[in-house]
Amino acid sequence: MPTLHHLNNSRSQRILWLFAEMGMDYTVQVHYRDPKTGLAPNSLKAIFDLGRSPVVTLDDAAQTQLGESGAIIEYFAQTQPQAQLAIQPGDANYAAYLYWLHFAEGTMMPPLIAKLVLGKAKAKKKPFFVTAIADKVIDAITQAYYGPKYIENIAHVEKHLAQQALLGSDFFVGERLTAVDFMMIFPLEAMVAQQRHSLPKHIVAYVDRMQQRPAYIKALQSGGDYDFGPKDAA
Ligand SMILES: N[C@@H](CCC(=O)N[C@@H](CS)C(=O)NCC(=O)O)C(=O)O
Repeated sequence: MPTLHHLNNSRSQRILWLFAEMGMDYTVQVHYRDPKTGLAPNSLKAIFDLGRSPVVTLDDAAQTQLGESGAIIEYFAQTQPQAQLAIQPGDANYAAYLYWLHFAEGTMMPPLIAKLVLGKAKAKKKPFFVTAIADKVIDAITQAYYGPKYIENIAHVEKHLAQQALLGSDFFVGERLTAVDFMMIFPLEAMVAQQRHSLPKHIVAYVDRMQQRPAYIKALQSGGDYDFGPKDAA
């Protein structure tokens, strides 16, 4: 059976939810972030060069260590067709499926991470003669690029989810749960956890809906504390 190397408060929550929805038998090894740096511990580097999570040790002959949440989700969606989480070529939603599957890490995550890292850099204690200049540089980077991109992404996702709502769908693509939902939940729930009241309604409703699924709640219980989960669950 596969082993998930799970890092607390991370994208590997996607895989816990995926496995719970699939009713997959798996083992989980939990690794905890360094409380000071927030980085993954060395125990994860011993598993996988980059020391990042998620990584899944597959139960294939080579015991492949598969990284990248998108690759892991696609792997299981394709190799476990009975779970019906993939959309295949020929389906009217195939192009949209591929687009949103790649959008999650390719376009949605970078401004979110930049916002987090630049926010930390700004909050870090610096010598007084550096603070004003450093903060101005950080603000300039945010205003020139990541800030506007972050806002555009929110509007883009909200418009799409509003269209899905008009079609009567609860899900990101088509009319059923797909691999895309596991990819998109992470950036969206991270945003909802931080700024629920300033986000548009379809994004908030989507996150609430996914977080109420029994498999999502089961996944929370197997992974331990998760800052971006629903506040009253787990
Ligand atoms: N694109 C990768 C990103 C993996 C990644 O950066 N994971 C973060 C957690 S969300 C991590 O392991 N951070 C700890 C570190 O870099 O030390 C994926 O989707 O799996």
